[in-house]
Amino acid sequence: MENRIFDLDMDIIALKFGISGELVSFDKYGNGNINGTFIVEYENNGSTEKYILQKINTEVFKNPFELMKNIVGVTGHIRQYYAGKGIDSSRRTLEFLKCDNGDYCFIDESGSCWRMYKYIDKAHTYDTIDNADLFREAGRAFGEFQNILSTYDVSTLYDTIPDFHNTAKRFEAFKQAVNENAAGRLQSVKNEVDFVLAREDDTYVLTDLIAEDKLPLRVTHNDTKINNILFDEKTNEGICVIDLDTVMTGLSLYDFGDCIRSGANKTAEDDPNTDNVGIDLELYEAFVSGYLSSAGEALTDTEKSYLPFSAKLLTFECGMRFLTDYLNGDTYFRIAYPEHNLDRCRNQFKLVEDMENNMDKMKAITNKYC
Ligand code: ADP
Ligand code: GN1
Ligand code: MG
Repeated sequence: MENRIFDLDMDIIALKFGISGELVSFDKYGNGNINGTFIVEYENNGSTEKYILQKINTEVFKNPFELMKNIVGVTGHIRQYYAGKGIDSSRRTLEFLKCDNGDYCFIDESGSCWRMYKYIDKAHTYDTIDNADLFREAGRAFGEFQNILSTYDVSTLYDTIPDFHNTAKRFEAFKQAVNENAAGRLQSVKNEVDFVLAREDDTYVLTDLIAEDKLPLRVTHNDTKINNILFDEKTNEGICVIDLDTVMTGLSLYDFGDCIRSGANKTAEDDPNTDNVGIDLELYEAFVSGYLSSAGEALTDTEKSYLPFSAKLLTFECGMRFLTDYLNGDTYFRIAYPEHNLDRCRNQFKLVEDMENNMDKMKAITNKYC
């Protein structure tokens, strides 16, 4: 077996992270859009240990050492929380390996940044979900994650991507991409551009509420895509929230909204057939009930009242980001084919429209649980 991933010699990885044993296998893993993820297996005295090896995308995350400090702090806090309750935390939060440099990541000779953590066995992620019980669990688990971190000192967290969910600034970046038309694609996306421009007012709603001190800043995950939660294979419990790179100060609404965006769509976020796209109200209800069962008590009335809007806004924001990236020539999100970002954008905008048409129903469902 050729022991290399990109330019990285896997023997060096083992040394760096203090892993003893023989490398048995490694392979690409998961469907993330940002980092490079690999599953790696070592054998030691007859037993095998699996790890996730990740190449951190340092174009997106400019300071991986600060990012890892956030993650190590947050996972330590979660570990302590479960220990205090007498619950085994080994499958409930990520456990990163320390490098020989004393940090939790290192830069290789070609400038790539790597980290390694324990693989959580007998658990799944889902890119799409059509089972209300599972989605209720996702809501409960993301709500619990937020609750556990409500006692974490916000001031110690670095902003790994400043203004990540500042939709107003995302709108500015979108307009800049339109003006620059770097990839020469503007003509082909006139309808999508008009779709965004018609919704400019939405982009200021949450930023205005923050400026008026009407929404509390919390420690939030900020990337609560449905495939960022591990479900136990046997019990279907949402056991572990993963992909912690964007854990920063944020709004509860970002986490609620983004999981609805990614999980309550009737199809995958990049399904090119927009006839398949729509908000599944049964899934929406399941998530609301799960999320409010664990996070609800801490939420203010204003937060609760903006939950349905946040689902629409986070979907709109994501669609606008896909469109911006398409206009810029696909420099941010990983794509599998040239029109991938455009398909994603059209899919998200169709979902926004469907949420607009169903907003009264979404509000009524939410109110049932508030
Ligand atoms: P990205 O930032 O690229 O989305 P993730 O951290 O979400 O990367 O990891 C990609 C995928 O790898 C996840 O969706 C999940 O399927 C899998 N994965 C990540 N961490 C673990 C883990 N500790 N145990 C098992 N699977 C994992
Ligand atoms: C990215 O890394 P991943 O695939 O979990 C992105 C999210 C988007 C999502 C859309 C750091 O998430 O913000 O909502 O793609 N993460 C980052 O699929 O930009
Ligand atoms: Mg992910």
